[in-house]
Amino acid sequence: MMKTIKLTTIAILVLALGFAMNSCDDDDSTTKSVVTFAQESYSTTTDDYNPVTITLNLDPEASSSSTINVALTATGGEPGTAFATSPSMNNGLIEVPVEKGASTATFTVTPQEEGIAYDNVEIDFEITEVGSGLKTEGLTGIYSSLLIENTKSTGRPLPFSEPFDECDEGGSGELPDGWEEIVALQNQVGTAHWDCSARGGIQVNTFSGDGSEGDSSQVWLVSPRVGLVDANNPVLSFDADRRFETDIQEYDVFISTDYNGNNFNEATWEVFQPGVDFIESNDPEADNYESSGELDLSAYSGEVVSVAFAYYASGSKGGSHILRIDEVEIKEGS
Ligand SMILES: [Ca+2]
Ligand SMILES: [Ca+2]
Repeated sequence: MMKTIKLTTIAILVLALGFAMNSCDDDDSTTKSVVTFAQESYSTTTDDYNPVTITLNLDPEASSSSTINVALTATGGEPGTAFATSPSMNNGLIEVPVEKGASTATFTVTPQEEGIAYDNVEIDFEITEVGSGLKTEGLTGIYSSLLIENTKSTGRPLPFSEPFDECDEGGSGELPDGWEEIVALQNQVGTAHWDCSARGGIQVNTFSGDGSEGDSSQVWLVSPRVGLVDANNPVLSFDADRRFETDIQEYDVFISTDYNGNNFNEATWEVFQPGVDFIESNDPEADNYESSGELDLSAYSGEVVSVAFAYYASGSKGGSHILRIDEVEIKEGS
């Protein structure tokens, strides 16, 4: 009987002591800042490679400087390749610094254009550990995520071939599906157009020159996006014929890896000099389509490309000329 009483007494004492310790903890924790993600989720797209700021709220503000460990798991892309973080990751952890007196702490995630293929990249964040003066409340606010939505299209597959079969005398005049004409500068009689009803190819023939500055024109023919994502040795070939010669730069061939169909002015257009050289080698005194043969596109392996043929005419410098394009192909080189 005595023994039982003793045990009960000890049990009561232990309980009381435990309660006292808990109370002590409770007192202590009232000064700790509760850490939560400011948003349950974040999103961005591959149209934008700017850093995304992820915010952690601290309530009340931090009583001392500290750190928050955030664990990160990604699907659709590798950390360090598809995206970078600041502070940088170490074994899937970001150690986010907290400044004394701060009510937020932040880190950034920056999508990496070169490292993102054609999948969405989803990154999950979890607060796994907090430093002195900080605490979490159960699972509340300890998770967040960032979706990097992939807006790159994979483009047309190889081999890509455009014979412009619909373009002939009496043809529809419509550009083939996916091809686009962009009139950057129209002359005063409105003849700067790529015409799909001539000679089995496509041609631009302004013939509007009245000798005035206002008669200049610039019109581009832009191909659909073509995927060189898995290509080893891609090549471009096309037929061209030029007719008549003026004293200005008359043609360009451009390649863009970031033209998306509606960002003509913002996209990067790189001159594809082998294409320009080929057109300029054609005799302007004769109607003579020639083939470029295979022009190396291996510099664009892994990319999705648009090819553009640009035509310029200046009314003030001796009239205009003709450019004809046909049989455009992009494929693995032989
Ligand atoms: Ca043709
Ligand atoms: Ca010619």
